[in-house]
Amino acid sequence: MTRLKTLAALLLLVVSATAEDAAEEGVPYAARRERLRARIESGLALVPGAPAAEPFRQDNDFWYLTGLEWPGVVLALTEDGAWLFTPDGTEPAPPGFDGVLAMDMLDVTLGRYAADGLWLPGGRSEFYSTWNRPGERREFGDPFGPSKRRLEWISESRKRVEGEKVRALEPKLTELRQVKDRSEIECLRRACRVTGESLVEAIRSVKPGMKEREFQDGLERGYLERGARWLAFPSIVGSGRNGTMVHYTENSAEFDRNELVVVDTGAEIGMYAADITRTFPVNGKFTQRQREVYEAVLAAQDAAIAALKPGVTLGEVDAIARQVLKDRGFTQRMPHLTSHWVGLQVHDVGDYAARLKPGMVVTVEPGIYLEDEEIGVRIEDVLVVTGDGAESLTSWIPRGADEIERLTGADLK
Ligand SMILES: [Mn+2]
Repeated sequence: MTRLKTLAALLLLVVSATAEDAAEEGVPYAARRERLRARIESGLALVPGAPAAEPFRQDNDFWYLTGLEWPGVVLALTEDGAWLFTPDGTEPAPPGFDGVLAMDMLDVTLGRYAADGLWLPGGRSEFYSTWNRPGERREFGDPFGPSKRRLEWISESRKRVEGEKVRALEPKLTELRQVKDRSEIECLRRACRVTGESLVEAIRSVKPGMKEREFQDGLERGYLERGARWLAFPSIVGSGRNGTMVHYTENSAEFDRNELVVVDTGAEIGMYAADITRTFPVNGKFTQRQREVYEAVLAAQDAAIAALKPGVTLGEVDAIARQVLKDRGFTQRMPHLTSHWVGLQVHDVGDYAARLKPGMVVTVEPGIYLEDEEIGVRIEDVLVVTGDGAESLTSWIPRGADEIERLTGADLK
Protein backbone atom coordinates (compact mmCIF):
# COMPACT_ATOMS: atom_id res chain seq x y z
CA MET A 1 0.00 0.00 0.00
CA THR A 2 2.72 2.40 1.05
CA ARG A 3 4.78 1.55 -2.00
CA LEU A 4 1.77 2.12 -4.24
CA LYS A 5 1.15 5.46 -2.63
CA THR A 6 4.78 6.47 -3.14
CA LEU A 7 4.61 5.49 -6.78
CA ALA A 8 1.39 7.43 -7.25
CA ALA A 9 2.94 10.46 -5.59
CA LEU A 10 5.98 10.17 -7.82
CA LEU A 11 3.85 9.89 -10.95
CA LEU A 12 1.82 12.88 -9.84
CA LEU A 13 5.03 14.86 -9.39
CA VAL A 14 6.25 13.95 -12.87
CA VAL A 15 2.89 14.80 -14.43
CA SER A 16 2.55 18.15 -12.64
CA ALA A 17 6.15 19.14 -13.43
CA THR A 18 5.53 18.43 -17.13
CA ALA A 19 2.27 20.37 -17.12
CA GLU A 20 4.01 23.32 -15.46
CA ASP A 21 6.86 23.36 -17.96
CA ALA A 22 4.48 23.07 -20.90
CA ALA A 23 2.48 26.03 -19.60
CA GLU A 24 5.67 28.07 -19.30
CA GLU A 25 6.99 27.13 -22.75
CA GLY A 26 3.56 27.55 -24.31
CA VAL A 27 3.22 31.28 -23.61
CA PRO A 28 2.54 32.73 -27.08
CA TYR A 29 4.36 36.07 -26.72
CA ALA A 30 5.43 36.11 -30.39
CA ALA A 31 1.89 35.30 -31.56
CA ARG A 32 0.55 38.18 -29.44
CA ARG A 33 3.02 40.58 -31.10
CA GLU A 34 1.91 39.30 -34.50
CA ARG A 35 -1.73 39.82 -33.66
CA LEU A 36 -1.03 43.36 -32.46
CA ARG A 37 0.97 44.09 -35.62
CA ALA A 38 -1.92 42.85 -37.75
CA ARG A 39 -4.11 45.48 -36.07
CA ILE A 40 -1.86 48.47 -36.85
CA GLU A 41 -2.00 49.41 -40.49
CA SER A 42 1.47 50.92 -40.90
CA GLY A 43 4.15 52.84 -39.05
CA LEU A 44 5.77 52.16 -35.74
CA ALA A 45 4.29 50.90 -32.46
CA LEU A 46 6.27 51.60 -29.28
CA VAL A 47 5.54 49.91 -25.96
CA PRO A 48 7.77 51.09 -23.11
CA GLY A 49 8.44 48.64 -20.28
CA ALA A 50 8.67 49.70 -16.65
CA PRO A 51 11.68 51.89 -15.80
CA ALA A 52 14.36 50.41 -13.54
CA ALA A 53 13.22 50.49 -9.91
CA GLU A 54 13.78 48.54 -6.74
CA PRO A 55 11.68 46.46 -6.29
CA PHE A 56 11.06 45.99 -10.00
CA ARG A 57 7.82 44.81 -11.55
CA GLN A 58 7.43 44.77 -15.31
CA ASP A 59 4.74 46.83 -17.06
CA ASN A 60 1.68 44.74 -17.95
CA ASP A 61 1.47 45.59 -21.67
CA PHE A 62 5.20 45.08 -22.14
CA TRP A 63 5.11 41.77 -20.28
CA TYR A 64 2.08 40.61 -22.28
CA LEU A 65 4.00 41.14 -25.53
CA THR A 66 7.51 40.03 -24.49
CA GLY A 67 7.61 38.03 -21.24
CA LEU A 68 10.88 39.86 -20.50
CA GLU A 69 11.81 41.04 -17.01
CA TRP A 70 14.29 43.61 -18.39
CA PRO A 71 13.96 47.11 -16.90
CA GLY A 72 14.04 50.33 -18.92
CA VAL A 73 13.40 48.70 -22.33
CA VAL A 74 11.18 49.79 -25.22
CA LEU A 75 9.53 47.32 -27.59
CA ALA A 76 9.26 48.53 -31.20
CA LEU A 77 7.02 46.80 -33.72
CA THR A 78 7.26 47.65 -37.40
CA GLU A 79 6.20 45.81 -40.52
CA ASP A 80 9.85 44.62 -40.68
CA GLY A 81 9.91 42.98 -37.25
CA ALA A 82 10.14 43.28 -33.48
CA TRP A 83 13.02 45.21 -31.91
CA LEU A 84 14.10 45.99 -28.37
CA PHE A 85 15.71 49.28 -27.40
CA THR A 86 17.77 48.87 -24.23
CA PRO A 87 19.92 51.45 -22.40
CA ASP A 88 23.15 50.26 -24.12
CA GLY A 89 21.91 47.83 -26.77
CA THR A 90 24.52 45.12 -26.17
CA GLU A 91 22.28 42.19 -25.14
CA PRO A 92 21.84 39.32 -27.63
CA ALA A 93 18.35 39.32 -29.13
CA PRO A 94 16.04 36.89 -27.30
CA PRO A 95 14.39 34.21 -29.48
CA GLY A 96 11.62 35.68 -31.63
CA PHE A 97 13.09 39.19 -31.74
CA ASP A 98 14.86 40.70 -34.74
CA GLY A 99 17.41 42.66 -32.79
CA VAL A 100 18.46 44.71 -29.78
CA LEU A 101 19.45 48.32 -30.34
CA ALA A 102 20.77 51.10 -28.11
CA MET A 103 18.21 53.62 -26.87
CA ASP A 104 20.20 56.35 -28.75
CA MET A 105 19.01 54.73 -32.00
CA LEU A 106 15.38 55.32 -31.16
CA ASP A 107 15.37 58.77 -32.78
CA VAL A 108 16.66 57.34 -36.07
CA THR A 109 13.93 54.72 -35.97
CA LEU A 110 11.33 57.36 -35.20
CA GLY A 111 12.54 59.39 -38.17
CA ARG A 112 12.34 56.39 -40.47
CA TYR A 113 8.96 54.99 -39.50
CA ALA A 114 6.94 57.58 -37.60
CA ALA A 115 5.93 59.48 -40.71
CA ASP A 116 3.70 56.50 -41.52
CA GLY A 117 2.12 56.72 -38.09
CA LEU A 118 3.31 56.31 -34.53
CA TRP A 119 1.31 54.10 -32.21
CA LEU A 120 1.69 54.71 -28.49
CA PRO A 121 -0.12 53.43 -25.40
CA GLY A 122 -1.87 56.21 -23.52
CA GLY A 123 -2.30 57.14 -19.90
CA ARG A 124 -3.99 54.02 -18.68
CA SER A 125 -3.34 53.65 -14.98
CA GLU A 126 -2.35 50.17 -13.92
CA PHE A 127 -1.11 50.84 -10.45
CA TYR A 128 -2.60 48.21 -8.19
CA SER A 129 -0.15 45.40 -8.69
CA THR A 130 2.96 47.52 -9.08
CA TRP A 131 3.00 48.81 -5.59
CA ASN A 132 2.06 46.16 -3.08
CA ARG A 133 4.12 43.34 -1.64
CA PRO A 134 2.76 40.82 0.89
CA GLY A 135 3.31 42.20 4.38
CA GLU A 136 3.78 45.77 3.13
CA ARG A 137 1.23 48.37 4.07
CA ARG A 138 0.25 50.61 1.19
CA GLU A 139 -3.02 52.06 0.10
CA PHE A 140 -4.63 51.71 -3.31
CA GLY A 141 -3.22 53.24 -6.43
CA ASP A 142 -0.05 55.20 -5.75
CA PRO A 143 0.21 57.17 -9.00
CA PHE A 144 3.84 58.16 -8.45
CA GLY A 145 7.05 56.29 -9.19
CA PRO A 146 7.75 54.05 -12.19
CA SER A 147 4.22 54.16 -13.63
CA LYS A 148 4.37 57.94 -13.73
CA ARG A 149 7.85 57.90 -15.29
CA ARG A 150 6.52 55.59 -18.01
CA LEU A 151 3.70 58.03 -18.73
CA GLU A 152 6.23 60.87 -18.94
CA TRP A 153 8.26 58.85 -21.44
CA ILE A 154 5.15 58.36 -23.57
CA SER A 155 4.27 62.04 -23.57
CA GLU A 156 7.89 63.00 -24.45
CA SER A 157 7.82 60.57 -27.39
CA ARG A 158 4.66 62.24 -28.61
CA LYS A 159 6.45 65.60 -28.66
CA ARG A 160 9.46 64.19 -30.54
CA VAL A 161 7.30 63.41 -33.55
CA GLU A 162 5.26 66.58 -33.47
CA GLY A 163 3.40 67.02 -36.69
CA GLU A 164 3.41 63.29 -37.39
CA LYS A 165 0.36 61.26 -36.77
CA VAL A 166 0.24 59.78 -33.25
CA ARG A 167 -2.38 57.09 -32.77
CA ALA A 168 -3.68 55.28 -29.71
CA LEU A 169 -2.35 51.77 -29.29
CA GLU A 170 -4.32 51.23 -26.11
CA PRO A 171 -7.66 50.11 -27.64
CA LYS A 172 -5.83 47.50 -29.73
CA LEU A 173 -3.92 46.18 -26.72
CA THR A 174 -7.08 46.15 -24.63
CA GLU A 175 -8.91 44.16 -27.29
CA LEU A 176 -6.18 41.51 -27.16
CA ARG A 177 -5.75 41.43 -23.39
CA GLN A 178 -9.48 41.18 -22.76
CA VAL A 179 -9.63 37.60 -24.11
CA LYS A 180 -7.25 35.35 -22.18
CA ASP A 181 -5.33 32.51 -23.81
CA ARG A 182 -4.72 29.12 -22.22
CA SER A 183 -1.43 30.09 -20.56
CA GLU A 184 -3.06 33.16 -18.98
CA ILE A 185 -5.95 31.11 -17.62
CA GLU A 186 -3.41 28.73 -16.06
CA CYS A 187 -1.68 31.68 -14.34
CA LEU A 188 -5.05 32.96 -13.08
CA ARG A 189 -5.91 29.47 -11.83
CA ARG A 190 -2.62 29.32 -9.90
CA ALA A 191 -3.15 32.79 -8.44
CA CYS A 192 -6.63 31.72 -7.28
CA ARG A 193 -5.22 28.48 -5.85
CA VAL A 194 -2.57 30.31 -3.80
CA THR A 195 -5.10 32.90 -2.63
CA GLY A 196 -7.77 30.35 -1.75
CA GLU A 197 -5.45 28.00 0.13
CA SER A 198 -4.01 30.87 2.17
CA LEU A 199 -7.49 32.27 2.85
CA VAL A 200 -8.87 28.93 4.06
CA GLU A 201 -5.84 28.52 6.33
CA ALA A 202 -6.25 32.04 7.72
CA ILE A 203 -9.99 31.63 8.38
CA ARG A 204 -9.31 28.38 10.26
CA SER A 205 -6.97 30.30 12.58
CA VAL A 206 -9.55 32.96 13.56
CA LYS A 207 -10.21 33.65 17.24
CA PRO A 208 -12.32 36.33 18.96
CA GLY A 209 -10.09 39.24 19.93
CA MET A 210 -7.79 38.66 16.98
CA LYS A 211 -6.91 41.90 15.24
CA GLU A 212 -7.77 42.55 11.60
CA ARG A 213 -4.09 43.27 11.00
CA GLU A 214 -3.05 39.98 12.63
CA PHE A 215 -5.38 38.09 10.30
CA GLN A 216 -3.99 40.00 7.32
CA ASP A 217 -0.40 39.19 8.33
CA GLY A 218 -1.18 35.47 8.53
CA LEU A 219 -2.99 35.54 5.21
CA GLU A 220 -0.19 37.34 3.39
CA ARG A 221 2.45 35.09 4.99
CA GLY A 222 0.55 32.26 3.28
CA TYR A 223 0.97 34.06 -0.06
CA LEU A 224 4.73 34.44 0.46
CA GLU A 225 5.09 30.79 1.48
CA ARG A 226 3.27 29.78 -1.69
CA GLY A 227 5.54 31.82 -3.94
CA ALA A 228 3.76 35.15 -4.41
CA ARG A 229 6.01 38.21 -4.81
CA TRP A 230 3.19 40.72 -5.01
CA LEU A 231 -0.31 41.34 -3.78
CA ALA A 232 -2.84 41.94 -6.52
CA PHE A 233 -4.13 44.86 -4.37
CA PRO A 234 -4.08 45.90 -0.70
CA SER A 235 -5.94 43.28 1.38
CA ILE A 236 -9.30 44.30 2.86
CA VAL A 237 -10.10 42.78 6.26
CA GLY A 238 -13.18 44.39 7.80
CA SER A 239 -15.03 43.15 10.87
CA GLY A 240 -18.46 44.34 11.98
CA ARG A 241 -19.17 47.87 10.77
CA ASN A 242 -15.82 47.94 8.92
CA GLY A 243 -17.16 45.15 6.71
CA THR A 244 -19.76 47.56 5.38
CA MET A 245 -17.04 49.81 3.89
CA VAL A 246 -16.22 48.60 0.42
CA HIS A 247 -12.58 49.73 0.25
CA TYR A 248 -11.64 49.52 3.94
CA THR A 249 -7.90 48.86 4.22
CA GLU A 250 -7.11 50.31 7.64
CA ASN A 251 -7.47 46.81 9.16
CA SER A 252 -6.85 48.06 12.70
CA ALA A 253 -9.85 46.78 14.72
CA GLU A 254 -10.32 43.67 16.81
CA PHE A 255 -12.66 40.82 15.87
CA ASP A 256 -15.66 40.68 18.20
CA ARG A 257 -17.07 37.17 18.65
CA ASN A 258 -20.52 38.14 17.33
CA GLU A 259 -19.30 39.93 14.22
CA LEU A 260 -19.05 39.02 10.58
CA VAL A 261 -15.71 39.56 8.85
CA VAL A 262 -15.37 40.47 5.17
CA VAL A 263 -12.02 39.54 3.61
CA ASP A 264 -11.37 40.70 0.03
CA THR A 265 -7.92 39.70 -1.14
CA GLY A 266 -5.70 38.43 -3.93
CA ALA A 267 -2.15 37.19 -4.45
CA GLU A 268 -0.38 37.84 -7.74
CA ILE A 269 1.22 34.78 -9.33
CA GLY A 270 3.16 34.81 -12.62
CA MET A 271 2.06 38.47 -13.08
CA TYR A 272 -1.66 37.56 -12.86
CA ALA A 273 -4.09 38.66 -10.14
CA ALA A 274 -6.59 36.77 -8.04
CA ASP A 275 -9.51 38.55 -6.38
CA ILE A 276 -11.55 36.57 -3.87
CA THR A 277 -13.93 37.64 -1.09
CA ARG A 278 -15.31 35.51 1.71
CA THR A 279 -17.44 36.58 4.68
CA PHE A 280 -17.53 34.56 7.91
CA PRO A 281 -18.80 34.80 11.51
CA VAL A 282 -15.97 35.12 14.04
CA ASN A 283 -17.52 32.58 16.43
CA GLY A 284 -18.34 30.06 13.72
CA LYS A 285 -22.11 30.56 13.83
CA PHE A 286 -24.25 33.02 11.84
CA THR A 287 -27.07 34.71 13.76
CA GLN A 288 -30.45 34.34 12.09
CA ARG A 289 -30.21 37.85 10.66
CA GLN A 290 -26.61 37.42 9.49
CA ARG A 291 -27.59 34.20 7.75
CA GLU A 292 -30.56 35.89 6.08
CA VAL A 293 -28.27 38.56 4.63
CA TYR A 294 -25.64 35.99 3.69
CA GLU A 295 -28.13 33.75 1.87
CA ALA A 296 -29.45 36.73 -0.10
CA VAL A 297 -25.96 37.62 -1.34
CA LEU A 298 -25.29 33.97 -2.16
CA ALA A 299 -28.54 33.74 -4.17
CA ALA A 300 -27.64 36.92 -6.06
CA GLN A 301 -24.20 35.51 -6.81
CA ASP A 302 -25.62 32.15 -7.96
CA ALA A 303 -28.07 33.91 -10.30
CA ALA A 304 -25.33 36.13 -11.75
CA ILE A 305 -22.99 33.16 -12.24
CA ALA A 306 -25.74 31.17 -13.96
CA ALA A 307 -26.22 34.08 -16.39
CA LEU A 308 -22.56 34.20 -17.48
CA LYS A 309 -22.17 32.98 -21.05
CA PRO A 310 -21.03 34.27 -24.44
CA GLY A 311 -23.14 37.14 -25.78
CA VAL A 312 -24.20 38.54 -22.39
CA THR A 313 -22.90 41.89 -21.08
CA LEU A 314 -21.62 42.59 -17.56
CA GLY A 315 -24.40 45.18 -17.27
CA GLU A 316 -26.98 42.44 -17.76
CA VAL A 317 -25.25 40.24 -15.18
CA ASP A 318 -25.22 43.15 -12.73
CA ALA A 319 -28.96 43.76 -13.20
CA ILE A 320 -29.72 40.09 -12.46
CA ALA A 321 -27.78 40.18 -9.18
CA ARG A 322 -29.46 43.43 -8.09
CA GLN A 323 -32.91 42.04 -8.86
CA VAL A 324 -32.33 39.04 -6.55
CA LEU A 325 -31.22 41.34 -3.69
CA LYS A 326 -34.32 43.47 -4.23
CA ASP A 327 -36.65 40.45 -4.37
CA ARG A 328 -35.27 39.39 -0.99
CA GLY A 329 -36.10 42.78 0.49
CA PHE A 330 -32.65 44.40 0.36
CA THR A 331 -33.45 47.65 -1.37
CA GLN A 332 -30.35 49.73 -0.52
CA ARG A 333 -28.04 50.55 -3.41
CA MET A 334 -25.06 48.24 -3.91
CA PRO A 335 -22.24 50.81 -4.28
CA HIS A 336 -20.19 48.80 -6.79
CA LEU A 337 -20.75 46.74 -9.93
CA THR A 338 -21.26 42.99 -9.60
CA SER A 339 -18.34 42.23 -11.93
CA HIS A 340 -15.03 43.48 -13.27
CA TRP A 341 -12.39 42.03 -15.59
CA VAL A 342 -9.42 40.23 -14.01
CA GLY A 343 -6.04 39.55 -15.59
CA LEU A 344 -2.58 41.12 -15.40
CA GLN A 345 -4.14 43.60 -13.04
CA VAL A 346 -6.98 43.06 -10.62
CA HIS A 347 -9.34 45.54 -12.29
CA ASP A 348 -8.10 44.49 -15.69
CA VAL A 349 -8.39 46.43 -18.93
CA GLY A 350 -11.50 45.75 -20.97
CA ASP A 351 -14.59 47.31 -22.46
CA TYR A 352 -17.47 47.17 -19.96
CA ALA A 353 -20.03 47.26 -22.77
CA ALA A 354 -18.49 44.22 -24.50
CA ARG A 355 -20.51 41.06 -25.05
CA LEU A 356 -18.83 38.18 -23.25
CA LYS A 357 -16.65 35.81 -25.28
CA PRO A 358 -14.98 32.53 -24.31
CA GLY A 359 -11.69 33.30 -22.53
CA MET A 360 -12.84 36.50 -20.84
CA VAL A 361 -12.26 36.38 -17.07
CA VAL A 362 -14.53 38.18 -14.62
CA THR A 363 -15.40 38.40 -10.94
CA VAL A 364 -18.93 38.00 -9.61
CA GLU A 365 -19.15 39.79 -6.27
CA PRO A 366 -22.51 41.05 -5.06
CA GLY A 367 -22.72 42.50 -1.56
CA ILE A 368 -25.09 43.89 1.05
CA TYR A 369 -23.85 46.57 3.43
CA LEU A 370 -26.07 47.38 6.45
CA GLU A 371 -24.14 50.01 8.36
CA ASP A 372 -26.76 50.42 11.12
CA GLU A 373 -26.82 46.70 11.84
CA GLU A 374 -23.02 46.41 11.46
CA ILE A 375 -23.50 43.64 8.93
CA GLY A 376 -21.50 43.60 5.72
CA VAL A 377 -21.54 40.61 3.38
CA ARG A 378 -19.72 40.22 0.09
CA ILE A 379 -18.91 36.97 -1.72
CA GLU A 380 -16.58 37.05 -4.71
CA ASP A 381 -15.44 34.40 -7.15
CA VAL A 382 -13.40 34.43 -10.37
CA LEU A 383 -14.84 32.86 -13.52
CA VAL A 384 -13.67 32.14 -17.04
CA VAL A 385 -16.30 32.41 -19.78
CA THR A 386 -16.47 29.13 -21.75
CA GLY A 387 -18.28 28.09 -24.95
CA ASP A 388 -21.66 27.79 -23.26
CA GLY A 389 -21.32 29.19 -19.74
CA ALA A 390 -18.50 29.88 -17.28
CA GLU A 391 -16.01 27.89 -15.23
CA SER A 392 -15.29 29.05 -11.69
CA LEU A 393 -11.60 29.09 -10.72
CA THR A 394 -12.55 29.42 -7.06
CA SER A 395 -15.56 27.13 -6.56
CA TRP A 396 -13.48 24.76 -4.39
CA ILE A 397 -13.20 27.43 -1.67
CA PRO A 398 -16.01 27.03 0.93
CA ARG A 399 -18.84 29.40 0.07
CA GLY A 400 -22.21 28.10 1.31
CA ALA A 401 -23.34 29.28 4.78
CA ASP A 402 -22.98 25.80 6.35
CA GLU A 403 -19.59 25.24 4.73
CA ILE A 404 -18.40 28.61 6.03
CA GLU A 405 -19.58 27.72 9.56
CA ARG A 406 -17.70 24.44 9.39
CA LEU A 407 -14.56 26.25 8.30
CA THR A 408 -14.69 28.87 11.04
CA GLY A 409 -14.25 28.68 14.74
CA ALA A 410 -14.04 24.88 14.84
CA ASP A 411 -12.39 24.93 18.28
CA LEU A 412 -15.03 27.23 19.75
CA LYS A 413 -17.92 24.80 19.39
MN1 LIG B 1 -13.11 42.40 -7.06
